[in-house]
Amino acid sequence: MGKGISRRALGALAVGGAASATLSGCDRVGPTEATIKSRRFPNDFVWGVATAAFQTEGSPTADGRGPTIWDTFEKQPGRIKDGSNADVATDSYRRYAEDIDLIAGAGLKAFRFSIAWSRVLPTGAGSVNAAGLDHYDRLVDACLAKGITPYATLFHWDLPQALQDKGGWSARDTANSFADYAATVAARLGDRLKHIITLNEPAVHTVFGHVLGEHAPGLKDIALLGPTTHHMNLGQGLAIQALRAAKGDLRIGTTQALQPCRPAGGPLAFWNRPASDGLDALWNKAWLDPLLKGTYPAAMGDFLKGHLRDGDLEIIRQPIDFLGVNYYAPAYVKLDLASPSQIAVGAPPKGAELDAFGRQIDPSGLAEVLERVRRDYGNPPVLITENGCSDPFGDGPGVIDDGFRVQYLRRHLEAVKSAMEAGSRIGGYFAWTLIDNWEWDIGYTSKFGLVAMDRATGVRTPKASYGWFKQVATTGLLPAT
Ligand code: IFM
Repeated sequence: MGKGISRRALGALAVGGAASATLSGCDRVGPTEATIKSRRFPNDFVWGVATAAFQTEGSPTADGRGPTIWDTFEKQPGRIKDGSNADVATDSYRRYAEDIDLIAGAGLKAFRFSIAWSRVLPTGAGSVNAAGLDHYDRLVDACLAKGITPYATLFHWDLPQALQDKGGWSARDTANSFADYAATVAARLGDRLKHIITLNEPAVHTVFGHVLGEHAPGLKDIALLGPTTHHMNLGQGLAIQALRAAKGDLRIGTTQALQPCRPAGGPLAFWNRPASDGLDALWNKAWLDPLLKGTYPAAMGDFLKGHLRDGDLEIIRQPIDFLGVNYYAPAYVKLDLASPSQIAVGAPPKGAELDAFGRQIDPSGLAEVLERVRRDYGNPPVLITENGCSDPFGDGPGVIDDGFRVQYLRRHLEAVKSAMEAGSRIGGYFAWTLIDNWEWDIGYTSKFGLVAMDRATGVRTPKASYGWFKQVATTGLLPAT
């Protein structure tokens, strides 16, 4: 495969998806628990929940919202596992006050939601839709009225369809449109909305949406990897500049899906190392390096040809106030000589615990990415902006007595605490997610909520994990079992 990762190789790559559950591993699982000195979190530690507009809001045409790439994708036959769409989701465009009551009821002081770009600018650029902004104005005010700090993500995968029609993130101009949108949000909400997250998990959007075709916009073209990655990075840099110009006191961060990339078969499986290093380059480093170091990893070189212009890296390397880390599971990657691409998704080690999503439950992976951020990237302030696990797949109601989720959260919070004790500057933790919602290509079959919802009535029922998280957030003390 040479020193980098070949274009052909990437065509067959799939990480983090439910499919990996079916593969068999060939190494043994190691210890995954963290050791901590104290179970007490600092008094100013931020406890919150995270959600995303497309997965929760519903009301896809209300108040002049424009169509997004996910509205298009979900209606294409075969794209969504249960054939569902997000037209209702958790109905949170209309029921947001109930959601905020639930957040306040759990004693949480922070709510990470995303703003739907096409509610603000129905075609992604040009004329602003005041009614769309009014909704987020009300949402921000409702949070503040309950003592909850709003954290708004500007892009959580729901690109306005009109921009996709002009090339989406593979077109350089989308970066400029994103900055204009950011400035519009800051101008209207920035007097009260002080915490802004630019992008959510751009690696997932790039690889799953543009290379593997499993997410919107459903493209399968390895040639899109470079331009999509670069224009999202560039758009983020331009947006941070625009936000700071609009309001000088904003706290601005980005959210990245950091994933340890491990050779399948264990560290001694050196033949799998080029594949895992290649994935690490495009999945983790292609986002962290330009932002925090002003460079791209060498393995991205070929992909970026013709897209990276003089001055771009200076725009991308903007100071941030926090790095948002989303963590779910490590990736296992292998060289596969039987496959034309020579690269394939490996499996977690034998005996590894898997959640219902097929993701390995491995809190040591969270400790590992946090150590890397501390060691290799100058130890920036960090927020854990997502972490959580799914109920068993199915069409039935959510599992109310979700002890498995309590254990998942407890063990991952131990990893967070151990990283803090080792020197990481972690200021908060947002559980994914508040209410069982629409999980992209898996539809309603996967449920990550602390709260269940009856889809027929919209009635919300807190699960055991909701009460447990409330206890942790209100006492700052992590139970030992
Ligand atoms: O639901 C998603 C979210 O939109 C992005 N991060 C992972 C979550 C669970 O898969």
